Amino acid sequence: MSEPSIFTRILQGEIPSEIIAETENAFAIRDIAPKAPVHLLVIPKTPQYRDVVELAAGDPALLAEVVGLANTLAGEHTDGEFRLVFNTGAAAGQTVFHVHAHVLGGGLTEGSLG
Ligand code: DGP
Repeated sequence: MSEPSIFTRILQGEIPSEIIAETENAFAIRDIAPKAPVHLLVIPKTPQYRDVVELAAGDPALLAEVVGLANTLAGEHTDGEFRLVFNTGAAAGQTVFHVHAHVLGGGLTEGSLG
């Protein structure tokens, strides 16, 4: 077995981070290094999908749940318009291989790409 991801450790309470929202199969936290005034991460609870391509192929309903939670949070934390970013692959900036959506909003700049 590989080591649990940082997000699994947060979900299990091993690493402190406020869980700002939760659904049956997904949860959300604030990004530790925000790239926009609002920068949230929406994360499936299961660690089994490395990236959004695997998630879309393996469990499209769970991807829809992640997008729905992102939209709900964007409605609460931004003016309702937001960027939804799934970095896919190390060369694209992905550092945690437990799929997660970046929700960016509240005054975006060109650098706000997660
Ligand atoms: P990515 O680079 O797309 O894999 O995004 C991973 C994000 O996770 C990155 O923007 C920083 C965030 N992150 C990493 N470690 C922690 C942590 O311990 N707490 C929180 N809140 N966010 C973290």
